[in-house]
Amino acid sequence: MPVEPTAPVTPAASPVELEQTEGPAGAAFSRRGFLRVAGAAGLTSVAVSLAACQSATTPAWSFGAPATPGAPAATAAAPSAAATIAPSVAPSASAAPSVDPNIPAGWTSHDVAARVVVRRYIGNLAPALKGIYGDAAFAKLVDILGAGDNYPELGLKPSFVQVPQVVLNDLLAPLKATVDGDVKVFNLTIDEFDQKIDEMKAPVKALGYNAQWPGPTIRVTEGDKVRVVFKNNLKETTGVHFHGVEFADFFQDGVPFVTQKPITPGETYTYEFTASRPGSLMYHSHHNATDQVGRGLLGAFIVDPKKPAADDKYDREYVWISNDSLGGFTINGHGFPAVVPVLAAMGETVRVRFMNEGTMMHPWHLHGYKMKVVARDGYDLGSASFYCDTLGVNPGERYDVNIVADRPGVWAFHCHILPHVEGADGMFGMVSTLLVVPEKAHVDAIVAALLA
Ligand SMILES: [Cu+2]
Repeated sequence: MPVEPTAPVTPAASPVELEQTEGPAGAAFSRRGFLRVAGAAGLTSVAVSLAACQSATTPAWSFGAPATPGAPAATAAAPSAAATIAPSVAPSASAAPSVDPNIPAGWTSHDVAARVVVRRYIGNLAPALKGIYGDAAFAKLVDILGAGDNYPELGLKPSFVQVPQVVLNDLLAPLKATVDGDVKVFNLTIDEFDQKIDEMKAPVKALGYNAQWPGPTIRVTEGDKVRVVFKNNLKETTGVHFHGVEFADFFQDGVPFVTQKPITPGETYTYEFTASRPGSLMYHSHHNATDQVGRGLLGAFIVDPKKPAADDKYDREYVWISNDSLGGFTINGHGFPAVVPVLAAMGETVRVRFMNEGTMMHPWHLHGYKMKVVARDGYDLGSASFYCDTLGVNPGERYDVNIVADRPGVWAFHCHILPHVEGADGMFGMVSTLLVVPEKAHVDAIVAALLA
């Protein structure tokens, strides 16, 4: 069964602060108040609006050894290191020392840029990982990230909390229904708004339900009577299709000039139907859709089963909606490094609901783990469920997978069409990670640290 969505989590009232410790390689680790451990159990679902999220100020602590006196400052804060760092010497078999002191020997500007992106992704979460994976693993992390640079991103929140996100963890914050008799009523607006794909990119002119991309998740239970009321605040017409619903009344299907007239600017339009079958469904524009869905008119419509199947049990849940038009290759309206990781504690089962609202297929590959595919287009696969580590999801398709967290680590989780994920400046677009930690309290602590 799904976890019960909860109100946004706030940090524990009595934070437990990390004490000053001596880290690997002599690195001093401290940041009072950095890691607040959420003492209460039950932090299984976190929804957060990060509109108020502020970039952290320069930290008063050090992740690594101080930068070498006289050495040039790290250039990691630049939007594109590759664009600001002079080209290094051409790679050669002799691995001649770089002429640019910002580029380590044997590296090129690509390597520096690629590291910057990962540094932005991890941000000030890096020190919080110290107590989680053990000293040896942490020492490797320190080395891989080049913590000795004391680089600027260590003082910043991770990229995925520097831009407004509907989701931090688990399910998108579901939209609250009002009740009219035996009908669940949802009211939404259709809006133009500015979407930041990444904190270092200029915002794009997006469209969104309730000015969000993805729109708020609409969640009901099989058999519910549902009424969804849309107020069109756009300067253009639209229509809303609930994708995967088996309508009794085809006039609710949301296709302008087939089942309805388009919804004009300023107009309010109502769809009403019974959620006759369970599953991971979607809602999106079905009018000028190449453009409108491409700009963000999309969201998840989840119908929970009345009687869950055996595979329909999980501890955490993530909606994963891909798109590939406005803003490039995105997961839930953002591109790496501004993509929220999938968090899991050892022993937990994580449900990921892949939904493809884009125009091309994306094969999602999870490193080091298998995914059990339990439903396609919301239909339970039952005995036909199968395992894979790469799952192609076509436009319009949804797949539900279960991942059982049985080994800690930071595991890459990305589209395997390589031009969708990596370029001259390192990783971008359709990249995320599965972050498996030993204890549930670690997940809670990470979440609390991010929210602090
Ligand atoms: Cu792709």
